[in-house]
Amino acid sequence: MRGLKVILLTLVALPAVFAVKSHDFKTCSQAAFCRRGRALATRARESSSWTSPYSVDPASVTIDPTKATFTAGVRSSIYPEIKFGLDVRVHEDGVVRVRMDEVDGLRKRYDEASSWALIADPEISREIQWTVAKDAVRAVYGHNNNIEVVVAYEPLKVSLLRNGQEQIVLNGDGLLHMEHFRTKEAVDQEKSGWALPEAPEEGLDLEDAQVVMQMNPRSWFEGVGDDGWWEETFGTWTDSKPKGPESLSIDINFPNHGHVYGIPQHATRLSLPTTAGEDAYYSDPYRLYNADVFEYLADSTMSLYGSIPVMHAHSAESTVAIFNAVGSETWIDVAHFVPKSTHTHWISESGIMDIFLMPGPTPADVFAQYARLTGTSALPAQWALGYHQCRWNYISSDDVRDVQTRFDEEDIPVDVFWLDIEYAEDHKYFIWDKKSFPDPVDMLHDVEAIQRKMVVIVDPHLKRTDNYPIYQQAKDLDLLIKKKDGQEYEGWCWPGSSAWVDFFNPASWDWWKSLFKTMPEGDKWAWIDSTENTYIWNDMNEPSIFNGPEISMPRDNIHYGGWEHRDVHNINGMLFHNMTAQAVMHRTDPPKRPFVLTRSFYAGSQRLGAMWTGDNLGTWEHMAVGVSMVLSLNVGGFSFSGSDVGGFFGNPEPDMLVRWYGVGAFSPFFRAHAHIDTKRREPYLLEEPYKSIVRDILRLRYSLLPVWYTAFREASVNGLPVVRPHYVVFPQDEGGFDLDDQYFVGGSGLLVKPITRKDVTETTMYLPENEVYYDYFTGHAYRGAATGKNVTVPAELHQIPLLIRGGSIVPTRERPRRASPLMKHDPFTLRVALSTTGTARGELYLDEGETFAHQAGQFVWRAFEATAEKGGKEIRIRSRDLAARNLDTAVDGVALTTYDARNAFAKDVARVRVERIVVLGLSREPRSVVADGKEVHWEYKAGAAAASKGEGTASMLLVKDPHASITTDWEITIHL
Ligand code: NBV
Repeated sequence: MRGLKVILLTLVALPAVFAVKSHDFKTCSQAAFCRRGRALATRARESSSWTSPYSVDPASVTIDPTKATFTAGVRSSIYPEIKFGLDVRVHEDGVVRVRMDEVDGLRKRYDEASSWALIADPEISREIQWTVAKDAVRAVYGHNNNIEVVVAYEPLKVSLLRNGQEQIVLNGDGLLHMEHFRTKEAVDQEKSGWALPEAPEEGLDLEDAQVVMQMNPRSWFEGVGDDGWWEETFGTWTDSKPKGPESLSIDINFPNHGHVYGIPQHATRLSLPTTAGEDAYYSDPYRLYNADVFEYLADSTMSLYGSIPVMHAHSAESTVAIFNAVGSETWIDVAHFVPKSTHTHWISESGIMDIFLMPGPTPADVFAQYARLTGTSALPAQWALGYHQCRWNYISSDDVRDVQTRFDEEDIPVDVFWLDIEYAEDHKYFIWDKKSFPDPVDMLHDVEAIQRKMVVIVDPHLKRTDNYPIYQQAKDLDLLIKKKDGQEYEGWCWPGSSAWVDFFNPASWDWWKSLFKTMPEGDKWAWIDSTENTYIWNDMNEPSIFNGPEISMPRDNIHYGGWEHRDVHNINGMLFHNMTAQAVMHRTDPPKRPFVLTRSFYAGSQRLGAMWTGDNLGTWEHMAVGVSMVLSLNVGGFSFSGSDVGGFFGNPEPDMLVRWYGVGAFSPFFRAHAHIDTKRREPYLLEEPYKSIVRDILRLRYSLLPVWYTAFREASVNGLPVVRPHYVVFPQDEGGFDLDDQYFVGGSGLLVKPITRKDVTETTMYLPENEVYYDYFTGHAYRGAATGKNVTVPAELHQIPLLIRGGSIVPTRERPRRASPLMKHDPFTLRVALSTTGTARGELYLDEGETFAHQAGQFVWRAFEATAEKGGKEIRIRSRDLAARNLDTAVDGVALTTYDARNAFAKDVARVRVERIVVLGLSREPRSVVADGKEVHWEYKAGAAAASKGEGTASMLLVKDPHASITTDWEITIHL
């Protein structure tokens, strides 16, 4: 009775709009293969004598000396007649790839996930020597031969060791199970020979294992019965499973690594809470099954829109990672059965085993190793890092013009205006609704007049109607996804009856690309009602289907090559995004950097554009979890990410909206968006003081664009994330391993903690080292400690806790402009935040921002350095060229052979100067400041005495116009 009351009260208290429809989505116990996988793990844990039935057949071990690849046959003692093949290879950079597939099976397992995720076939190390022993094969490599891969035969176990200690272990818990293909008839026939008792619901009691084994030697391992092997229902849906069971279970353990991160996208902490074991935080495993989860929970293991099966494991001594290249639905249990070690269990519905073990040993190494596999984030167009204004929907061309005017009247910067689905006539994307948008090209030109851009939505569902040329062409060219009976699949989405292009079919690629051309070629359809500055938003590409199972596509639908949708579900959205990005890139000659926002994604999507975290709610919890999700996406290699500023659902109070802008301004992707039923909330509509605070936050974002762009360039070269959690920057500092509400922006030394709670006036920030950190706005100095220290920082509504790490030089552009391209020739300010030893360093990368001219060497890449000289009597600040010294890492993926510091772009910005240098933390007032042999103008404000040792206002030297160009070498000397 009491329980009922509580439920009723909660129902009344919750706004009707904020309630996830959990019943639309499966829990593990509602997905047969997950249920089977977890039951296997339970049987294993409860048995003291559990051993994996899988073993390597020693007679089959083959080593290809040229390729350093080791292959072997694997058998399972419970199905001795079934053959599996194992292939283990070590890449040039030490990454180990472990593949296992069924050999000569009834069917072929899907083995192409990696081909969509990887940028190329990885180079295999030529130096590896496999040593074959009686019970194992091993290879030793790495610096000082400190890495070892061991493949133990019986039971099969693959371990990666560093300095003799296991770091990653596959099948150490014996949970490997590749369900081989079988027919129902054969199983039924075999079963008729068993004298089995009725299977209890939760499987057999393990005490009876011996008895059961005598009756059916397989059931101790596979469980009794054929739970969901041939068909499965969920709600009103039946999945026909014509191929029968084919799931894959594997345990991946990280001994001595107490934290795991990654496997986005989940609304949870960055350091992943446990899902198994006695004090599991969650009861369900993390799920990876791209899904449109309406009003998702802010703290849950439920699937969201995209999946990156990459996990980092971390301790103060080591970072390692794995990438599990599987495209089907996957569930992952996380447990700490042994303190400070992490056990994980991966259960996938179909596909081969294809796992990459990344040996680290540092976070930076792991990022580089993963980037060599799946590529880095593409360097975005610079304008894409500005502020994006979106809403479902700006309802007409005049509405768009009006919004733009209002921004300009209020001097609020913005780079991009967005149009959601209502621009399209009957939701037939590409086709403007001419009643409300009678003059699309004129409207686009109005927006482009000051180099702003528009982004327009193109969803993957095509309205099935004769008068929609895109659908008709896709149908005529036979490009549409089919049902299991081979007929065109029809589902329900925004336009009503809809069909979906099968982007796995190569014939769809050129066709899709051709649609975005702005000028017709021959009699081909072209998007003449668009411009070369119209960029694209791909939504609903999980795919989201209103009347489909779990709001998506039936798993037994058929894609190109005969693969079932279940095999490729998590990759599907990436292919649509990929083709759209290519279309946008190639509609001009020479190509321009594309901008395409996607909702669904997979490993490798980082190469294609940006993503956002989907339909969040206007709650503080959602605001906070948006921050940790963006960090987790960055761990998964997808830097260009952000959440809807303001919250998609709901009407945020002004203070919440202000805080949300603080979060957005420090997200790699910064876009405000709102549901169609919400009140308008563009920043110019706010009352004072909120409007001015938001204007200031936007101006702050724009002033820091050089920092963001430099961080993006670095990410595009070496895979380091644009926003960096503490464990990435301070891998040995245990105090930071669980932090996910403060983080660093690239390598700039900026440490930020956006406020995500109501009524906050101050907050604590964690300083991980014995170094000074300066308040970005006031220069107030805080001192950390080698053991880590919390300091209290002001955080009133108009304040964003933002610190500069001592030892950093931060380049900014501080002239307010209406849009970022207008800043091209603006001067720079350098904030030199001296370390406790009087030194500092920073970088700046600049290029034209829209084309690929940077790949031909048209860019400027500078280092700024401050050093203490003459026993501390002088501080010298220098600018020097980095490009010529670092040709191999100068541009994204394209090696330069030479670099000309006087390239066309550098010439264009040669007159851009440093207009101001602010030096924080000088120990005393300078005697003089000299640039180019001449005394320059400066002002000095002494700091509080305490600032040099602990906390207090730091001294501030302001050097005005130090005769320093942004493109050339210079030196400024501060005589103390
Ligand atoms: O296209 C309408 C919305 C869009 O505004 C939102 O950003 C997407 O995540 N879309 C989802 C479809 C339906 C939302 C209820």
